[in-house]
Amino acid sequence: VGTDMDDVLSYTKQNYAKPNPKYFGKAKGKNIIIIHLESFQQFLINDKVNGQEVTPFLNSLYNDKNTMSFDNFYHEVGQGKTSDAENMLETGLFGLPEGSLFSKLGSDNTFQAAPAILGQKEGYTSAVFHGNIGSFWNRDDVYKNMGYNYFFDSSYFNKTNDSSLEYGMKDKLMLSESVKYLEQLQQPFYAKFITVTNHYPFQLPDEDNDGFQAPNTDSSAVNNYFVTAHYLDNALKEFFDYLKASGIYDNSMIVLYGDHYGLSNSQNPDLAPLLGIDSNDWTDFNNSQMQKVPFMVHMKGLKGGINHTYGGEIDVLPTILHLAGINTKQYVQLGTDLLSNQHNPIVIFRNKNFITPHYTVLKDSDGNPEVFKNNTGEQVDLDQDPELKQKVAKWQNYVNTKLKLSDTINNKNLLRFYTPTGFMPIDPKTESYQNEIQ
Ligand code: GP9
Ligand code: MN
Repeated sequence: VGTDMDDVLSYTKQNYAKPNPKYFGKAKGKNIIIIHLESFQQFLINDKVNGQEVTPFLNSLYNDKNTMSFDNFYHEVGQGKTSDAENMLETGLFGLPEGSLFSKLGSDNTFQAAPAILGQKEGYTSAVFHGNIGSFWNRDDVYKNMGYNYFFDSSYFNKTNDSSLEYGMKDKLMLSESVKYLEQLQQPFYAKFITVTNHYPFQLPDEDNDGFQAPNTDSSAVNNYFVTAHYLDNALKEFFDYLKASGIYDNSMIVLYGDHYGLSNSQNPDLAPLLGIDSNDWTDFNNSQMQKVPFMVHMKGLKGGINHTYGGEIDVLPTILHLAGINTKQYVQLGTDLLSNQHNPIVIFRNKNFITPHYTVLKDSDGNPEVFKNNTGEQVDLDQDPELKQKVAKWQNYVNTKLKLSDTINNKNLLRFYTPTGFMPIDPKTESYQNEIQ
């Protein structure tokens, strides 16, 4: 172990948050189903347009007594968008400051990722389902190196002329076509479903819309976003119906998350009136609030509720592993279990902005911190509050250190020099899929 790795290990040891005994192992031996909600933002939950719920199924799931739902959970992606979200969720490390880690480093780096850990520790079979070509974001290589046993990309699904849109197969078709493969997977399985239909420019053919009425703002992206989000919601309802009918539901923990924003800061002023805010009053603080995405953990028998803990995508891996009854102490993961009493609630954005449970800290164009109160959105004058100014500097230092450490681990491919006890390293040169089942 070289000096760099020693630094990493002393950091992760100190950063470690021990599992909450109330939740540790609650999902032990259950299938784990991860549903990636493309471009899905938290504001859609419980939202209505023209008096109609946009996502009635997700709303019911959000409020279900068996769902742990987070309402202060943020995406933390950079330019790697979907791939950065996947990277954080599966490896517990951040994406890169520029570009996509999947594309830049995913073919050669050593990973200690969710599918390998679950496979080795608890005998999970792992699979990804995604209705786009396998080479998009270099997934073909990356998933192998993460230890996935199977990758079902668009070539595994029956396609017709109108079954795909710009980013791949329509979600309803992808999810229903996946069933025949899912049913053959050895249980317990860790299966990830990546939806695509709710992706910019959010164009859905009329025949796929069940009559949902789009809002009527000046931005067609804003208007269409609600229609594709509604479609995704419908697709999920059908998929849950299937999971229940097949009995898989009873033995599964289902995790849903939004990967990143769908509407960008430039589109938000057009969205503002739909959220009851005058476009002229829209601020950078409002933009930062729009980075909230859903994170829900649903399982029969789980004691759920709306959890107000602050966290983000980097925190998902230790949360899931602890629920699955796997200790994470030895792993190099930079987030902390959202359910742990020792969870660190500072949400780190890839551009070094951050959010604490009380403050949102953004940089102005000169790089100086602009601090907002989370409960009112009001800006704080740091010169009037030297104590807070000092705290902000301390938090910023913590944020910078963590991101830098993540970049060092990734850019220097440090995990090849460290193997947790009992973990079998994955050699990116020799790994292959087992897609022999048809
Ligand atoms: C592509 C899909 C979209 O396969 O996952 O990626 P994004 O553009 O959101 O990063
Ligand atoms: Mn995406």
